[in-house]
Amino acid sequence: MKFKFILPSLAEAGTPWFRPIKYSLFPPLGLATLAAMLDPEDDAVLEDHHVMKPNLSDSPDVVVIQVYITNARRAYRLADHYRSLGAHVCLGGLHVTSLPDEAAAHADTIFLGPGDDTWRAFLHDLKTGKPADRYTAPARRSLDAVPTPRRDLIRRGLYLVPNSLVVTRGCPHHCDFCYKDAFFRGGNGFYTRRVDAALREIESLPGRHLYFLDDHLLGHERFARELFAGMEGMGRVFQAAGTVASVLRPGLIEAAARAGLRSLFVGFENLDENNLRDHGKVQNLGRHYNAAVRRLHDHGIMVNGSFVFGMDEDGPDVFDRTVDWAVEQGVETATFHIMTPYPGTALYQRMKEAGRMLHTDWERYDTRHTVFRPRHISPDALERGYHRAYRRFYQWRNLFRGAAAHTSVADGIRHFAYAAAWKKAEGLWRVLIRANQVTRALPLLERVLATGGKASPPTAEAGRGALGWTTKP
Ligand code: B12
Repeated sequence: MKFKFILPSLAEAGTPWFRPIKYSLFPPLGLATLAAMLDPEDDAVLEDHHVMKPNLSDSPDVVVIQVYITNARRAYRLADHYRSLGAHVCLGGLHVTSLPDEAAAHADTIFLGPGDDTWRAFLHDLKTGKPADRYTAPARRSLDAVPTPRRDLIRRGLYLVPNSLVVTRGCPHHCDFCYKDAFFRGGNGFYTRRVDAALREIESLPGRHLYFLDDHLLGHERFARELFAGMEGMGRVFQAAGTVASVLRPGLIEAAARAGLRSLFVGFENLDENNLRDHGKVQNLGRHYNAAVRRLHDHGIMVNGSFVFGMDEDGPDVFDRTVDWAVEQGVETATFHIMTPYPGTALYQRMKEAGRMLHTDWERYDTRHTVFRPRHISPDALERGYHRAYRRFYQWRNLFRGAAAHTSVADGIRHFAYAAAWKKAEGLWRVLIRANQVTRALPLLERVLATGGKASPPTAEAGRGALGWTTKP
């Protein structure tokens, strides 16, 4: 049978050659994982519309489309097209799980929750002639029997970070704005691969650089420690995501640094404790943000801070306050978001009941547009503030200030080079993307990351002075 796996583009914007670099970062791992479960005699192609032109002139037997909220419109259009040609169309992913009835109107079969078990069940039913129209992930889930992604289907050269991988699913926490509780509903919301399987996958990846796409790589302490112990001596440099609390936990970040961690995406989200409490981000309560940043820097790990604007305690000053804090701390890169209540989340339900949702144009649920009525700021002011935050954080003056916040000159230079490469080199990225040569920048990224890493870093929490909060009384 001929299977076609499609990741429709998350943003409308013209051709694949005029998108920001973030769309050429990672290959579609979820789809490549599903493809790995096919029979050897099946044919598979994988089309990622962020980096390839859609090919609509083919005639596969089964079309598998991953639906996120911002690509839902394009996903449904593709689904309708292939159904009109007689293909069996399968839709799955976060948005299908949030709004199954909306998706079902465009599919022969929909999948709710992680697809690792249901996809196998579907394949069995399909081949015996009785596929159902809906499959829901079972409550007990495990990654033990999940194969590694079919990387042979991925055109490595089109991605800056071809070596992305996931070794866990979900997250141990329950923030009310996150899709996680809706997606993993009714079952375990955080589970890991076996450490030996994860290490085998890592060993199979060429080159030096890895990017773990796990929501929280440090979330299961024993797993993380064993993984890092196994990675020691492999000579890898890697990037990942983790919480403030996990950074402050004694010993864990040291083990990660020894394994090669050189940059961590940290969900600070907001500098106001009342906001964090409102959204169930309890793992951040009472944590010293400054100490966490310092601790990462002391271990040669760069910080990509994630921040959310528009929470109920946020006033018009939140943008500058947040940027100033991040710059003063020497946070290397920042990802800002306008708070976006996704359907299926507790936050969405709450906002909807309060009559605060503004529209259901899913295309604009991209964390760059205001889709709800904020409490203390107007929707427009929230968008303007968000854009100003990006501009201010990445203006040359603040890049210099941020770099100067480091105690070591080498770290300051690395900070400057890394941050500037992301936001001040759009022209260069454009040329590389257009020439299908993005991967050529990977050795440079590896080199910048590799300059970090301290042999025996000091422990940072003690005696640092306890800032962290700008909590309003
Ligand atoms: C990589 C990634 C991206 C890539 C997307 C392209 C890509 N190559 O995947 C890029 C960098 C472009 C990106 C961008 C954004 N992202 Co993003 N991203 C991710 C990330 C880190 C990893 C995805 C992944 O590979 N997961 C691992 C694989 C194994 O899981 P999976 O993809 O979910 O696939 C499984 C299931 O979903 C299911 N499945 C999926 N499709 C189908 C189809 C069928 C038929 C079946 C059977 C099963 C099935 O089975 C798969 C195997 O279990 C996730 C977080 C995460 N951990 O998942 C966030 C995540 C998806 N992103 C998110 C967000 C918010 C964004 C941005 C809006 C953020 C921003 N402000 O920039 C933008 C959106 C783009 C826009 N419009 O501007 C949110 C989505 C929330 C939501 N409800 O949609 C997530 C969940 C992060 C989070 N925790 O909040 N992102």
